[in-house]
Amino acid sequence: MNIYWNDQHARHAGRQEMFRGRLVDCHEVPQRLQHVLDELTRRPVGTLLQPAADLPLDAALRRVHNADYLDFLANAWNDWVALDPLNAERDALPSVWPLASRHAFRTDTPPRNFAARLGQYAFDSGTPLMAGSWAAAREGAACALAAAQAVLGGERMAMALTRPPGHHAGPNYMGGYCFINNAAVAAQTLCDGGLQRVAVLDLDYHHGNGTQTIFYERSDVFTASIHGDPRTEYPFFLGHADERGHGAGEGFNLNLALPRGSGFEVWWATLQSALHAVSDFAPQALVVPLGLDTFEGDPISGFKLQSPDYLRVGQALGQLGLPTVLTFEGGYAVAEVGINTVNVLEGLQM
Ligand code: SP5
Ligand code: ZN
Repeated sequence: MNIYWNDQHARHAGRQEMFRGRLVDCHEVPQRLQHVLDELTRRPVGTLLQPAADLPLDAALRRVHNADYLDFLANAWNDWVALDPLNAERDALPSVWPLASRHAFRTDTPPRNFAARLGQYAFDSGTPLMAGSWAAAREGAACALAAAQAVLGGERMAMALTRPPGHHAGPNYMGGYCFINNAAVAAQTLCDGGLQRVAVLDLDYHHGNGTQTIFYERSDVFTASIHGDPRTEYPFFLGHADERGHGAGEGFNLNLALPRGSGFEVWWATLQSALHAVSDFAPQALVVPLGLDTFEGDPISGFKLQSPDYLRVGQALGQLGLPTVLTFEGGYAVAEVGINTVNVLEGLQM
C-alpha cells in the first residue's frame, strides 16, 4: 500500500483552542502523525512516499472548495498579522459570526475586517490558524490527491497520512481542526478520473459534516458516517439520521449516530449496516476518512473501541474488495494513535 505522508504537517501546530470559556491546549498536535510514522517503522505495512511536486493541486482544490474560501486561506495569516503586528505571536481564532437567523445577519456583504472574515469562514473557535497552516493543509491535500491518483493508476489501496485533518471542512468553511477536506479531494479526484460511483465511509468519532455537505446533492458520491449522536456530540448541528441527501442526492447520504459511551459490539453492528449500504450502492472505489478517536482512551470522544478492534475494522473494509483511499482524520490518544492506525492498515491487507 502506498502511504503518502505530509512532510509539511508540523508547520501547523495550533497552540490553544477555545473550550467552555477558556483557552485549552490543542488536542490536534504534530506528535499524532509522528506516532503513526514511528509505528510504521516498527510494522512496515506500506511504502512511505511523498506526493510529486507537480500535481494539479490547485485545480483539485477548486473542485471541492469555493475560490473565495481558498483565497481567504492563502492570505489569512498575512491578513491576521496586518490587523495587528502583535498578532504574529498569536494563533488566529474567530470570535464573531453571522449567525443564521431570519432578518438577522447578512452574508452577502462580505466584511473587510479580518476578524469578521475569519468568523465568516470558520464555524468554531477550536481551529487555530497559524503561519504554516495553509502550507500544511495544502501539502496534506496533495497527499490525498496523490493517493487517489495511485488508486486510479491501479493500486488497490493508498493512504493520505495527513494533518491537519479534513472531514469537517466544507465548500467554504473551516472548523473542527480542518481546513481542506482531504477525503472530498480524494473522492472528487476519483470521479474526475472516470469513476461513475464513489463511496465515502467516515469512521471518525465526529460526524463528517464537511464531506456530507460537499456531496449532498450528488448521486455519484454516496456518503456514510458512523459517529457520536450530534444531539450531544460535536459538531452538533449536522449528522442526524433524517439527513438523507437533497435533489439528485436524495438517498445518497447515510448518518448512523450512536450514543456517547457505545462500545465495540454496537459500533461493529453499525459498521455492518454501513458496509451493506456501501455494497448496495455498488461503488467502483471507496474513500475512508479514518478517525481513531473512536478509541476508548480518546480524551475528547465517547466510544470504547480497543486497539485489537482496529484490526477487525481494517479486515472488514478490505473484504469489500474495493480500491480504497484512506485519509487520516481525528484520534487524540496520542500514545496509541500510531498502533490503532497501523492496526487498520494491517487488517486491510489480511
Ligand atoms: C477531526 C476531528 O476529530 N475534529 C474534532 C473537533 C472537535 N472539536 C471540539 C472538541 C472540544 C473538546 N475539548 C475538550 C477539552 C477537554 N479538556
Ligand atoms: Zn473526530
